[in-house]
Amino acid sequence: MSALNKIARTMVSNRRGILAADESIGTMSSRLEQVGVEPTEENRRVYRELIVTTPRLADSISGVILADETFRQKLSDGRTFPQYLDDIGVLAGIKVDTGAKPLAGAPGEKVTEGLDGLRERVAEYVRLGATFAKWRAVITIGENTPTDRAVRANVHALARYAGLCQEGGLVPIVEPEVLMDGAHSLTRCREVTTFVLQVLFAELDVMEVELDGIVLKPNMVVAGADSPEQPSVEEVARATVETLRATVPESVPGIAFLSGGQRPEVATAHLGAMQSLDPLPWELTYSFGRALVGPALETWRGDNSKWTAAQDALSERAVANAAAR
Ligand code: 5MM
Repeated sequence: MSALNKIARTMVSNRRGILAADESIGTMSSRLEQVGVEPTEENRRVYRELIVTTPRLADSISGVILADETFRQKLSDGRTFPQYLDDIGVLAGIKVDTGAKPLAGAPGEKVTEGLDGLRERVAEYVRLGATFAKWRAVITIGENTPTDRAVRANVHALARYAGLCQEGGLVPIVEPEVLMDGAHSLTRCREVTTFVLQVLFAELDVMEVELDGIVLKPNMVVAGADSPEQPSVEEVARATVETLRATVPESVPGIAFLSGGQRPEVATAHLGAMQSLDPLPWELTYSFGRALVGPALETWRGDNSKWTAAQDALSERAVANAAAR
C-alpha cells in the first residue's frame, strides 16, 4: 500500500468523515457577521478553536480541512492547529485553491485558480503538518450552462492540482461541485454530474494521477433548491449512487460528499440511505462544511457562555453522520 493510499484510506474509513472548516477569509467573515460576530482575525481563530476542540471529535472526524490563515494560527494553549489535530488523532488538511474566478468568454461561469507556485506551497504545508489538500471547482446549472469549456477548464485545473499534491506527498481531495442553485430537476443534475465526473476522470488519467491516492468530494445528485419538485430521500440516494457507479473507478478509495446547502438532517438522511443500497466499491462518507458546523455557529453567536452548547451541536451532527455511514 502506498503512503498516499494509506492516508486516503484513513480519511474515509472506520465510520469517520472529514470536516470542512476551510472557509476563505471572505466566506468566514460573512458567516460570522450573519450571527452578529465582528469578522476579525482573532474571532475567526476563536471560532475555529471552538470547532476543533469539540470533545471526542476524533471519534467521528478523520480529518479537518483548514484555510491558510487557520493553518498558521495557534490555539489558546500555544499549539498550532495542525499540531493540535495531530495530538488528538485527526489529520490536518489544507485548502490550496485561491478561489473561483470568472472564466473568460463564459458569462456566469467560473474557473478555480491557484496553480501558480503550488509546488512550493505544497512543500511548505507538508513541513507545517499537512497530510492532505483540497481544491474545489464550481459548476453552475443554468439554461445554457455548464458550457463544455467551463467543465474542461475546471477539470484540467483539478487534475494538475492533484498531480502536484501527489508529487509533493499530499492526498488531494478532488472536489467538482455541481451547485444546487436553480430550479433544475434531479434528472438535469444527474446529467450534468455524470458529464463532469466522466470528463474529470478522463483528465485525471491524462495527468497520470494515482486514483488510489485521492479522495473524491462530489455533490449528491439532488434537484435545484428552487425546483418545485423535490425528490424523496430514496430517490436522491439511488440517483447519486447510480451516477457514481457509472463514472467513478473502483480504485478510488473513498467518496466524501459535500453538503452544498442541504439542511443538516437532510444531508445525513441522504448519506444514510445510500449505505443501504447494494454493496459499494468505495467507502462513502461525508466532508460536510455547513451541514456539520452550521448548528454550532448558530448556537455560539460569539457568546462564550454557549461554548459547550455549540460544541454539543457539532458533536450531534458528527455522531449522526458517523452513524448514518
Ligand atoms: C467550508 O467551505 C469551503 C470553502 O469555501 P470558500 O472557499 O468558498 O470560502 C467549501 O469549499 C466547502 O469545503 C465545500 O463547499 C463543502 O462545504 P458544504 O458546506 O457544501 O458541505
